[in-house]
Amino acid sequence: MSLSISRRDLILGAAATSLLAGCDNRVSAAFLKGMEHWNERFQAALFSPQRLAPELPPGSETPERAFPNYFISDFQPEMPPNWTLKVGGMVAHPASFTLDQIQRMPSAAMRVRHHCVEGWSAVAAWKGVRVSEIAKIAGLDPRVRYVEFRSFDSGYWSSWDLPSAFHPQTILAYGMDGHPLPPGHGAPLRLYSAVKLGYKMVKYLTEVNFLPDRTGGYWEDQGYEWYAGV
Ligand SMILES: Nc1nc2c(c(=O)[nH]1)N[C@H]1C(S)=C(S)[C@@H](COP(=O)(O)O)O[C@H]1N2
Ligand SMILES: [Mo]
Repeated sequence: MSLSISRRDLILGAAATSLLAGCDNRVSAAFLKGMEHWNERFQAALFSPQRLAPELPPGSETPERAFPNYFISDFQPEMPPNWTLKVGGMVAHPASFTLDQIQRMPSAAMRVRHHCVEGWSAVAAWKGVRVSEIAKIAGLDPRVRYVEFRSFDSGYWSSWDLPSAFHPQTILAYGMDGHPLPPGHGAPLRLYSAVKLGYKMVKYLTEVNFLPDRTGGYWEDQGYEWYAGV
């Protein structure tokens, strides 16, 4: 059995665990929380920044009408006028970048499968700038351990461990399947990664904050697993 399959089984178990944690049996909720922490340490130990997720061949993209569009807002979030990406937290050079400036940074591309905790998956080719590149430009304080991503979709947000955020297949994507990121998939800029479940990949980005302490997220604060590695 390959490492990635056994790891995915763990994740499905963790997802079920998180949902069960919603019931009000305190003993079992505490037990399940403990299991999640064990599971997270186990997943983090398996994680290797060098291990790349399999990239898929050209032509394997899911037709875009079959790739679901998820947003928590009642209506498709619309890019605010004069949109910029604010980069802050414990950095030497806090800054706001226009899309044009982001597109002039060194780019990375990948064609990988997306995994939603609800059970569907789909393939697309993504293009953008690595989170590690943004960090290099910002200049991180050595105390930084986590990265928080915020959006203009009714406050949807998430936070990541630094090794996952710095994985070479973790990018801020502005391109999908050879064209600009469509509004349904998070335009103008979204987090995309081959190493996390769908809900960690914040769309409609507005802010990236490099932080010393771990924060939560929209689904994470409702009991979904925080680490959520694939
Ligand atoms: N801003 C924002 N980002 C989000 C979500 C959301 O509701 N709002 N949903 C997440 C979930 S659960 C998934 S599976 C993916 C879906 O990405 P897609 O809409 O491009 O399929 O986006 C993630 N990022
Ligand atoms: Mo999802």
